[in-house]
Amino acid sequence: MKTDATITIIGVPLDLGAGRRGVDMGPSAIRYAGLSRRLAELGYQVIDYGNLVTPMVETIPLPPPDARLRYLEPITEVCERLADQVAKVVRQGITPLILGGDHSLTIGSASGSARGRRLGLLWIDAHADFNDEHTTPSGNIHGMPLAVLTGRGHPRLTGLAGRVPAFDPAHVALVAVRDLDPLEREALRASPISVFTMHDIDRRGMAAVMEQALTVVTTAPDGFHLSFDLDVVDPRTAPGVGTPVSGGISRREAHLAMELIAERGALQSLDVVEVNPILDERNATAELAVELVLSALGKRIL
Ligand code: B3U
Ligand code: MN
Ligand code: MN
Repeated sequence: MKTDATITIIGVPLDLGAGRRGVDMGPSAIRYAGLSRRLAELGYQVIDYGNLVTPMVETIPLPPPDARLRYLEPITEVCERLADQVAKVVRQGITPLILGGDHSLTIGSASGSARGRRLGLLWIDAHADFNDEHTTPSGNIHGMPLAVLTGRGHPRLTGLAGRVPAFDPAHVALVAVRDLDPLEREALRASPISVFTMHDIDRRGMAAVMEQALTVVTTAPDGFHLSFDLDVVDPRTAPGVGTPVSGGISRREAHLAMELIAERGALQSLDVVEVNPILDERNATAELAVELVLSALGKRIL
């Protein structure tokens, strides 16, 4: 992407898809870490649309304890509005940058970006987010967006791009996964999605893995959407996330992945999700999120 292009920031203070509170404050923390100013310094025109209105958990009825799709109605409603907003921005030739918020919001952001075009999808996450209402151990929708976007899930969610699936699984790559649920694992093994686990990164290195993942997502004709879950980074570096899992990628590996994304020049839209300021240490995770966005959008050391 040319660094004089326009970027639109959309915050989604949503935590209904997660198992605990806090990621609703992620967009504020990322903005506080200097996102707009740093993007402007890089040369971009920045338009901050502010936050989408999202319901607060305290103001809506608690789902039953055995719910398989917790808060389906309000999450669907937020994702519909987000998809419309993202699609509108894309039609104006502007790159949307969506700040989360729990990962269920990507059902809206990626679907909106994929309306009327065929995109690849690059999913960088400790988790696969490949559960559905039958395989989920938690009922939390943030464990489901990759399944939904590749056509498996509740029909209210799978259709937001205007077609099902929103993304052809042959154009989808999952990078740095390290925490799968038993039935989710089976579904992933049966799927044509290209999966690169932490094992692959340990063995072959981030650069080789990313080159291959980028080749997968750029086989789609119109570029790709990046969904970056901060919990992919090791919790010693990124403690402020919704669901910390030890054994994650390093700060340098994360930057390298983002720099390789920028080099391909095919990124169409991106979201950074699951920043939880309550668990963070002096906003370090939000600051890392800003640094990584800059790398994905073309910032180079030299
Ligand atoms: N796979 C588990 C946990 C989880 C998924 N995504 C996050 N946590 N952030 C689930 O609940 O589906
Ligand atoms: Mn996730
Ligand atoms: Mn995750």
